[in-house]
Parts: sequence; C-alpha cells; structure tokens
Amino acid sequence: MLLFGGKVLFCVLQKEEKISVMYELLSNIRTPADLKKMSLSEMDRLCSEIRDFLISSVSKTGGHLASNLGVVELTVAMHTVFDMPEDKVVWDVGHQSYVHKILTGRIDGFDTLRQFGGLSGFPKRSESIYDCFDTGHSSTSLSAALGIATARDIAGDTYDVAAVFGDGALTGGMMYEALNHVGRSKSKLILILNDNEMSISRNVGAISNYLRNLRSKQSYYKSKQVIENMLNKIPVGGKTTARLLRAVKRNIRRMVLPTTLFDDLGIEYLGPVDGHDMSTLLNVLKRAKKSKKTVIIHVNTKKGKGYLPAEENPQKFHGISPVKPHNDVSDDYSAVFGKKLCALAGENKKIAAITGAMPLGTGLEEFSARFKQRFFDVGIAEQHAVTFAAGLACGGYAPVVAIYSSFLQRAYDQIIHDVCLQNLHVVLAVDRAGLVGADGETHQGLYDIAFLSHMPNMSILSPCNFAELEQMLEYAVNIHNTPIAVRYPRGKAQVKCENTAFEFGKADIIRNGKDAVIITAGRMVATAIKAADIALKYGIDVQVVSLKTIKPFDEETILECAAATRNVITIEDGVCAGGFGERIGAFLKSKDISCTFHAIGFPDEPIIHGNVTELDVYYGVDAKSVADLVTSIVRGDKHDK
Ligand SMILES: Cc1ncc(C[n+]2csc(CCOP(=O)(O)OP(=O)(O)O)c2C)c(N)n1
Repeated sequence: MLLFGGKVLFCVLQKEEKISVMYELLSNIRTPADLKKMSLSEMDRLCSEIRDFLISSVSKTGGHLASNLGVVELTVAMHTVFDMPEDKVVWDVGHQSYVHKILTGRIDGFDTLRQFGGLSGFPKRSESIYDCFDTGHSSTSLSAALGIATARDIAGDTYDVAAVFGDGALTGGMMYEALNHVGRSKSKLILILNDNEMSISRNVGAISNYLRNLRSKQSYYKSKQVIENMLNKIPVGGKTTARLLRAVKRNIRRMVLPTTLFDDLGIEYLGPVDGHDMSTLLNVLKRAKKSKKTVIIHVNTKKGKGYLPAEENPQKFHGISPVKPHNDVSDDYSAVFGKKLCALAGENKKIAAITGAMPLGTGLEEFSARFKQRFFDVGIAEQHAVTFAAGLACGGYAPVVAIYSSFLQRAYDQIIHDVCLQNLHVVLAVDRAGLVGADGETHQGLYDIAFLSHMPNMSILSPCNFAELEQMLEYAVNIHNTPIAVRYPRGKAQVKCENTAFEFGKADIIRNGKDAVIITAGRMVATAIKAADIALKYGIDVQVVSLKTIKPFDEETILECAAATRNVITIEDGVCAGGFGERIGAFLKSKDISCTFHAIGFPDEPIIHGNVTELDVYYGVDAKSVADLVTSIVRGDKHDK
C-alpha cells in the first residue's frame, strides 16, 4: 500500500494472473533476485517479453515509451549485477524507470500508470523501497548519487551507488557542478551514461559532438581490456619495485590509450559498450562493481529499440498519449504559440526564439526551420537559456524563451538577476502553466505565478483562449519593452467569449452578476463560467472577471466589482501561497472594502498525478466545488478567511 502526502492512493496488486501467459519469463519475476538465476539466453528472451509488455501497456495508458525501450537490456543487467535495494540507483529524469519498476514488483500496477491513484511515471521513494531518489527534472542524478555515496561512507557502509543519465541530461549545468565534486571526492560511484544521441529531439551542442566522437570508438573498450590484462600480468615484486612498476604501468596506459574528458577529471572511463548486448553489459557492470574507484560506463543504446515506429521516430515516441480510435490532432496552445511567433518573426527581424531541448513540445519546430539564425536550442539548460536571452536583449534583440512552467523554476535567479534587475525586454513563453496532469508532482506548473509575481519589473499575462494568446504574444514581443511572461496551459481547452482588443493591465468582465464576483485568469475562466451557471440554478447571480494581466492586475475593475457584489472569490491554476488571490486579498484589505474574500487554488503540498479533471475535483478547484463555495458564501454560511 502506498502513501502519497499521507493519503492511501495506490495498492500494489498481487494478482499474478494479470500478467498473461504470453510473458512466460516475465511473469515469474517478482523481485530482482529472480534474475540472478537466469541464463544469458533466458535474459535475452526476457528482454523481448519486457519490450512486448511495454509496447502493449504504454500504448494503452500513455507514457514515456522510446526511452524505456532503449534501456531494457541495461536495466535487466543492472538488476542482475547489483543487489537492489541495498545498492542504490538514481535514474536521471526518471522517465526511463519503467523497466526498473517492472522488475521490482510493480508490473501489476502498469494498467494504472500515470493515472489518478495509480503508479507514478517517475521514481518515487513513497512508492517502493527500490526507488532511492525522486526525479522528474533532468540532470540531478550525479549530485544525488554523490550525496548518497558520501552518506554511505560516513556511516561506514559498503553498498554501491550508481547514477543512470542520458546524453541529453549531460547538457544540463548541474551535471558539471556535480562532476567537479565527484572528481575530487573519495566516495566511489558508478556512473552510467546512456547515450542514444537523443534528448527528446536530436541532442545538440559541443558535449553531444564530443560523445558522438567517443561513441564511434567501439573497439576502445576491448583494446583497453586487452592492454589492462597484459599490464596486470606483469608481476610486482618488493615494495619499491611495486611502486616503480605501478608508475610505469600508469605511463604506458596514458601513452597507449587515449584519455577522455572523464579520465582527466579523475573518473575512469569504460566504454563505449553496446547497450543491447547482455553479455558485454554484465561484464562491464561487474568490472565497475569490483573497481575501488569511481567509473563511468559509456553505454550506446538505440532509443525506441525493438519497435520500428519508435526507432524511426524516437522524438514522436518519447512520450505518447494513450491510443484512442480518433486521436485529436488539432492545434493546442503550444502550436498556436509557435505559429504566431513565426508570423511575428517574419515581420520583425529582431525576434529570436530559445528552447531548452524542447523544440517540439514548445511548438518551435517550424520557427527552427524557418529562422535558423534566430533559433537556439541550448540543451537542457534553462538557466543558461534565460541569461543568454538577457544577453541577446542587451544586443538589441527581442528574445522569446519558451520553457515549461515547471522547468522555468530552474531559472529563478537568472530571471531576477539577469533579466528583471536590468529591466530587459525578455519574453518568457511559459508553456504547460498550471496543472499538467499525468506527469505529476515534479511537472505541475503551479508555481510560476507565485515566483514571477514578486520579481521587480516583471509583468504576467494569461490568455483564456487561442485568440488571446496571439494578441498577448504580439503585444509582449512588439510593444512591451521590459520583462514579461505569457503563461498558457497544456492542451486545447478554451473559453468561447467575445475577444476584446488586448489592453495591458485591463481585465475583462466576462459575465455580469450581482451577488458575488469570481476573479480569475487563463484555464480557470472556463471553470468560473461553469460555476456561475451552476450557482444560478441555486439562485445566486455571479459575476466573472478575467484578469488577462495577472501582474499588474486591474485595481480599478477589481475595486468596482468588489464594491458592487460584496463577495470576492479568486480562482487560479496555481498554488494559493503567493498567488494572485493572496495579492488581491491584501489589496482589498488595504482599501478597506467591506466584502468577504476567498482564494481558491492548489494547496501547499505536492500535487499528485492524474488527469486534470480528476485533480481539479480532488483539490476542490472544479466548477461544482466553486459553485457550492460561492453559494454558501453568499448565503452567509462562510465568512471571511
Ligand atoms: C530541467 C528539465 N528540462 C526539461 C525536461 C524535459 N525532458 C524530459 S526527458 C528529456 C530528454 C532527456 O534526454 P536524455 O537524458 O538523453 O534521456 P533519453 O530520453 O534520451 O533516454 C527532456 C528534455 C526535464 N525533464 N527537465
């Protein structure tokens, strides 16, 4: 039984019959110990069963398919050589941990993957003793693994600690902060670089080129082993001779074997090895486990391995939605953003676009093809992306940095220090703002209103439909000339309303009412309208105001509506703590307006996974809950917070 935030949400089912007889070997794996009895040929068959299971299961639930197909052999080999959970493995990003979950007693939960109350799509300490560190955001694995290994050494324990990270993760700056520490630390780690030459899109940058070069040296590992074996056979005699010989061997190694960046940093490089060859993997992992020093194993894998559509288009199959009879291929907010930015960039030659390894997700693919000189994929480097944009702005450009809300958290200091304090015209296109759903707590975009609101010079806009997004983007890029963020949700949900011309700092009264006013923005405008419809059935007449500009908000309209209705409710697709509700509440208090005030939003706790509709209901941010609250406020059952 699993606990999330103190609530029982998921029960590990023990129904072995759920795993069909198709999975003859897989159905017998209940713990990793079962792997240790297998022959090589059985392991190969097991890998193919795991692939079949992944393809069939993930196409029903949706999830990260291609990355998991690529690490099947690696994960089986790791669980064979390591003794988990005593040995610890940190999975970078964690989207590739499905095979690990399958092998650690969670296969029966896969029909609930990423669903409300079901198995998480990322490692979760609260889900299993085999998950030693929660991940979701990229490039944290080395730091976390080094912390765990250091704690082990201080406590005098002897278990192994490994980090598995992709070549994409290696574009993130935290990895280099960690490597700097790992290289001088005495704590032994096993680093496993899963190199498939892909981030979500094709990996980019100088480090990626460097790895490509290493990747092609397939014979390096074998020749290194031959030379090592030869050197090890040279006998060492007395103390002085031994020291001398060790120095000679070290020099021979340096002369004969090319060293890598990692060797130069004090981390022994083993590889590259074929990540789909079980015997090679077992061999190199055993060697790494035996070693007294920190090693890095460079594993070459193919993203999407074993499923042709995913091998041919790993970007499309990185994360997939459940297969439905008629998958809706119409535009979403990201696509509308991308198209509008292209239209604007055609006219305004100063517009540049920046992404942190997400050209597809943020809708910038067309821009990247049409405006090559003004497009920058900087890798998984949100901090760099923002400061780089600040530099472009100093050079007279109008940079638009498109980043998902939850990943923008990485660049908090850069937005304050490099953009806001210098009052630079950088446009933040905050995609996936608000609840994102299935990816869960690490990916919810619920904090950007709070953390951007308190930054000096920062303005925040929030559209409730595609037309508003286009208007706001045009304003942000062509007219505004200081820091500005446009936040828009994941998906396609839109409010049908008459679109007035966008006026910075001006709210729209979407619907009139005399008993209460709901002040809201973005996705929640639809919720407010529905809540007003429900409340009307109870005889309560509710006004709805869409802020459009969250910061600075329209004080005049808010004061008028509060004075007229005497009951103010705010709803936001973000956390209440530090949100616009709190700020509007404080503002009303400062003006001594006599009214009730209630702020609705997400609570101060990790917000779990599930679909957005279910989560809205669970957290009381759905239309019915809002209507009930408004009704009880107007009837006087609820008083001021
Ligand atoms: C800080 C951050 N930015 C962006 C992402 C989105 N993201 C998820 S996986 C991924 C690519 C990771 O590539 P790699 O590490 O090579 O793993 P692979 O999927 O290729 O196995 C990206 C950019 C993220 N998880 N974290």
